Amino acid sequence: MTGHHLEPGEDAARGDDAWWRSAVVYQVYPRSFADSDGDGIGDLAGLTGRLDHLAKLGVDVLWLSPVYPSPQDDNGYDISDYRNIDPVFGDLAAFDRLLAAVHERGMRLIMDLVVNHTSDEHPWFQESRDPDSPKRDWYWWRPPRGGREPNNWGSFFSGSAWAHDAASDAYYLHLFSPKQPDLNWENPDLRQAVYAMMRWWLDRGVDGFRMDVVNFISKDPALPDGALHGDGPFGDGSPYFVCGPRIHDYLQEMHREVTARYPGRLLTVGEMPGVTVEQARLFTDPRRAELDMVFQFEHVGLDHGQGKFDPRPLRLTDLKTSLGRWQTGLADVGWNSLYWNNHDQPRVVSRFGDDGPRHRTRSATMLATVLHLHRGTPYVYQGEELGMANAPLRTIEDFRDIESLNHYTQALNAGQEPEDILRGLRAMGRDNARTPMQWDASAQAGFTTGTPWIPVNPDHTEINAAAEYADPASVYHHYRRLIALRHSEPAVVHGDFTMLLPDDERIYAFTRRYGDTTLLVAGNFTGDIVAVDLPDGWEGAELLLDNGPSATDEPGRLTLAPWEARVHRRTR
Ligand code: ISL
Repeated sequence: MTGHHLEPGEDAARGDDAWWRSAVVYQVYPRSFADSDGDGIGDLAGLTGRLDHLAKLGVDVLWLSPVYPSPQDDNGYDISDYRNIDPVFGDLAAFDRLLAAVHERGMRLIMDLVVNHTSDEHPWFQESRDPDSPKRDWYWWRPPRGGREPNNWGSFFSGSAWAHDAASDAYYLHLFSPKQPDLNWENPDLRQAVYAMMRWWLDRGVDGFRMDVVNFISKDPALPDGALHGDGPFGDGSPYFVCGPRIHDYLQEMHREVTARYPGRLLTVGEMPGVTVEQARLFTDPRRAELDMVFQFEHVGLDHGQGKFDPRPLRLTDLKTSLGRWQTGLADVGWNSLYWNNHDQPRVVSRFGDDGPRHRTRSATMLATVLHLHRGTPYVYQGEELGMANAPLRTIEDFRDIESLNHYTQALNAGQEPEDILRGLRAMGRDNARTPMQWDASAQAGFTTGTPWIPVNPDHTEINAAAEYADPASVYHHYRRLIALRHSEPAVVHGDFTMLLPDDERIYAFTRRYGDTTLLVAGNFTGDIVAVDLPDGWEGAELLLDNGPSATDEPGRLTLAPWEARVHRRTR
């Protein structure tokens, strides 16, 4: 697959011809994908039965969100056994069948690796509750400070980042829920246990990992108080754990101990909230041998106000500035991942597009076109390829996610009005991404024969895979064409990137150039007809891809219909 002979010690997959540079990844959130046994929760057999959906779309890699045994406090991101499958999803035999079926279709499978924290029900943590246990040092246990928490850090899921354990009158650190205690990567035995577990999955045949908040694993061992912002009681600990002091050492060690043993085969992607372009260059520079790519969060924070639940409209120029800087910053070393959606983000057609009946298909396909024509590896989140929209979440009873439920309680206690809190949760809540996959127009959208763990979006009667397969103009077929274009047109994979019209608030436009080929990409981020000056030499250029009927160009102008996207090609 890498196409050339490997010198000893050389890992071709980390160079320019790495297979994942031309790949498209599809993320499956297994709880919400396909339920085979009627318990209302998606499972591995259900996913295996739907693999042709992915194969026909043309994706190269499936990223599977966590399926390990878990108390499901954070839907599987709280793992109690790293080497098994939660019975709700199946068992190891069902996993092996899934993996074989993925490989049979010429695709690869990467697992979610959640090793910033475990579940508090993991045996490691249970042992560590005993101060004399060798596992005590595998977590961040600290004595009380003045009878209270060891420092002032707040948790991502509201409240303090510390929980008290009466058994030893000590606190443990949890950046997320109290049921997700943070692992102490300072401890070499813990690190070796993680590497052994990773090799165990790779030897079973998996093709890499998506690493959950992996840039949080190195903490400043002094755990200093964080600065107080606003009027909340908690300090911001992020300077002491985001890309902390030993992060590069740990990732290089992980590469030596794990990744390097499977040359040319794997994809590793680090989820990294708060990572900067400069840090991402270090993480993804092949010569440093750390990770293949990172997920950064800048572009999905541009519509945040005081916090993520205080959204404001996106300014298109902010999006261009941000994505453009990442394109430039990782042009000569490193590599970008490209995404609008995942299981933590609201649906992009509702967020940056228009999910009303008139413009939904057009805006979903415009957004897809703009993203997929950037340089980097695109990630499609389940349902995005159908143009699935946000859920109609009305009252707090409609929410399931721990982050939303905790935020609601905390904001109520702080005196906010319920309706104000709900407005933020409806727009930004993670449950928007977690409603069941919409396979067809039947009662539960073909997701389950039982009662789904979270209601199916009522719009599934209109928006569903069966209807979209049958319609060549659907969002689904547009994603299929975009993925095929990446596989056939080297300029999409390798071309350099030049942003056009950086100050325009309506049109997102750029070129990609590779050898003699140049692509011109333009997307209209509004519901109006918009005309802009065409750069020189594009008059009459070949139309490679569009997303529906076009407005007629005036001479020397590019005129885009509402939410229109176009890709032109020129060869010289
Ligand atoms: O959505 C968020 C909360 O506002 C993000 O901060 C999110 O928690 C962050 O991107 C880390 O996400 C990952 O780790 C979490 C888990 O809840 C998310 O689902 C996962 O993607 C803890 O494991």
